[in-house]
Amino acid sequence: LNTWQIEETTFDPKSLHVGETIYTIGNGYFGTRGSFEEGYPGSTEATLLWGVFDSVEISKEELANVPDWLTVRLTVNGEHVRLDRGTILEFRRTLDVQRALLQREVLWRGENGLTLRLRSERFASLVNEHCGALRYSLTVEQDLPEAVEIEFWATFNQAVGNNNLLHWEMVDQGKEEASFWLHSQTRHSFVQLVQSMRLNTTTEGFEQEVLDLAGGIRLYGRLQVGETLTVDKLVSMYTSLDDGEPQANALKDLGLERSYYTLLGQHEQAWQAFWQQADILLEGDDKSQQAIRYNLYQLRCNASAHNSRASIAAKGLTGFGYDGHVFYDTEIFMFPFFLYIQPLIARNLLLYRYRLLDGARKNAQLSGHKGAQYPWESASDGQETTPTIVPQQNDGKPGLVLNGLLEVHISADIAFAVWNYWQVTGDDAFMRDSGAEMLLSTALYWSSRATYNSEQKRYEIQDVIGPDEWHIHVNNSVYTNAMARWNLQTALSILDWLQNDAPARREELVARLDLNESTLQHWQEISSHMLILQDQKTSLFEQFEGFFKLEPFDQGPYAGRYSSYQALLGVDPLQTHQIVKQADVLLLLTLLKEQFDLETKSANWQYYYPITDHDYGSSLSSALHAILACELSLCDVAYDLFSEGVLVDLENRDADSARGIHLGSCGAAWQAVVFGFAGLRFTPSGYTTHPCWPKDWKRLAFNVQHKGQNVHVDLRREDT
Ligand code: IFM
Repeated sequence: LNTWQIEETTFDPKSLHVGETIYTIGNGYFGTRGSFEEGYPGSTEATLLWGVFDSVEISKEELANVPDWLTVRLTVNGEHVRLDRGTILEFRRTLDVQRALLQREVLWRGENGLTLRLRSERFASLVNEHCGALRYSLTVEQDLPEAVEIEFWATFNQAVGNNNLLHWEMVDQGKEEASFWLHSQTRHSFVQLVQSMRLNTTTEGFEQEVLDLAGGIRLYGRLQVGETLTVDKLVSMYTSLDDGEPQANALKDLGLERSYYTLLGQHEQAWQAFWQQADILLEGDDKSQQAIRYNLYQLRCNASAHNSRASIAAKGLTGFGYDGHVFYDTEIFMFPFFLYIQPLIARNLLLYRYRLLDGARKNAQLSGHKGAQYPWESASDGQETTPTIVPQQNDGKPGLVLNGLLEVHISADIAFAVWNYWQVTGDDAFMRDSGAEMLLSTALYWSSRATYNSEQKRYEIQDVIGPDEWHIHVNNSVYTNAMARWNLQTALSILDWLQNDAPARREELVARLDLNESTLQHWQEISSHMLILQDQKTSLFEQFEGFFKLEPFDQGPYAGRYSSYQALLGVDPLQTHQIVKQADVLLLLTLLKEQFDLETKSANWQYYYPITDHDYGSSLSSALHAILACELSLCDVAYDLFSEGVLVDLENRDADSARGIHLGSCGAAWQAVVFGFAGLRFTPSGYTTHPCWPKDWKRLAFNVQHKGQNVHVDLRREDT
């Protein structure tokens, strides 16, 4: 098994959309699904750009699929070459994640008997993020008396949408020397996009024509049997959200004397540098080795190294699932990878949230609260974009979605990422200029969201949805209350730090956010008396008020199912049962790990692990559970959970990979290896590891960045 490559050697049209997701390429500025250059009926070709949204009904905004830059139309002796026509004699598709290069080779026989070998390769340049490059070649593999006639037309396909919705309208198109350009704009948000292209070929006897009216570049000529025509399509894309003028930028990029080879060489070097830092060496289990590399590849493809205009959507730039919206998947599941591997990207992800503080303040105001309430689903302006109504999974009837109103723990999750960023990087300037304001504003929100129960003399948080989204309108979710308390305590401690290190900034923030002494005392009060439901005898946390009184749920009759319990039974029956969608109490024990002893962790594991839907609940959950399993020395259980997460897309285990990559799961898989199997922890005097070895693993080696230093961890199993 080549652990750097994902490969398939047959093409099954039934897996068309899953394949498109798996073979996505990207560089953080854009992501392009693995559709075929020649087109295929029913395909969902998509290129999504970082932070380029357009308005839609119900979910308000979505990443707007731009005209497809891959498109190639080809005829040979007048016959249209496309994989749904003729016969595929051989097929091989390879994604080399080390070089971030997608290659496909097909031996194809047309209906008139002509046999062609078609090769293509493409990449999204990691050096010039606006550039996509495609090399397409064809060889006539047949004994024919004469040369064949080739027509090759390369264009931007404008007939692409998000499912059925077209977001772009053409503004203009034209040619500039050997380049063709297309200017489009989104129909509602009026983002301007210019895409330009150039074709290069070294094959003799072919002529080129730039078609400024019909659109694209035409290449035509005759090819001798056994000869190969190779065409490079170089593309550049700029929008009005970038600095400078899009058209000038897009044409300038192609005007530079760049060849496919030069671009590819630079691109490979940039990926090599990434892998030097990010690779995980996992000896003894090639399947996991390959899968973890694929997961890290996807994380890098979906994060911009240079821009905090946006953040990573649940499906990144790989598909239409969740409309390109950003969830807590980013801060809790993906963020640690960037924090320890590429802290500048981690910083950008937080700056996105910082820029949208005003949106979060408006959300808080709308719900009658103070401070900043981050949206459950976030897009371009920080306001809530969660759809309020969607078809229900079990019967397709419209169902209310309350997560935007009630899944408020996200504000503390973002605060948690801010704090961790500071702890791991020591970036005081960030904390002073941006982080502190986020911590204080979210704390202010919690202080107005918590209510005082004067009979019980405690603070409570009513009517929320915790990470286990199958229970709605719950009171005193342990996860939410404990994270809110943590947020308040941390905000108080950051004020102390500001007092010493940046008194002027403290003064300014205290005045602007109106944090007088009584407010701060109130925060202290809430932290000291926040209700955290726990049975002192058993150490068990009660997920929310009344959870222990719900009916037990018998999973036995559902063995062999292919979907989640909610999809099978509907929303209501689960409300009254003890069945958990995804890590909730156990997520809390994983995040605030220092606050809980091993006995508490073990007791809660034994209670919650068996009543969680590990198969079809949430893809976020499996690999993350593995961290706690490792801490409890349940290495084989941890391995199964890790495998579930790290293979969720490669094996389409949730049967929904067509909608895009589960990037939260990719991030959780990295965490499972580093914090789980290696057991890495930083202490004031250095770091410790506490390995938990799955059956076949023999060595685990990786790098992390800590306070500007590279730390290389290399663990070998003693008994090998
Ligand atoms: O954030 C998750 C949530 O926890 C479960 N449903 C899908 C969301 C996006 O991945």
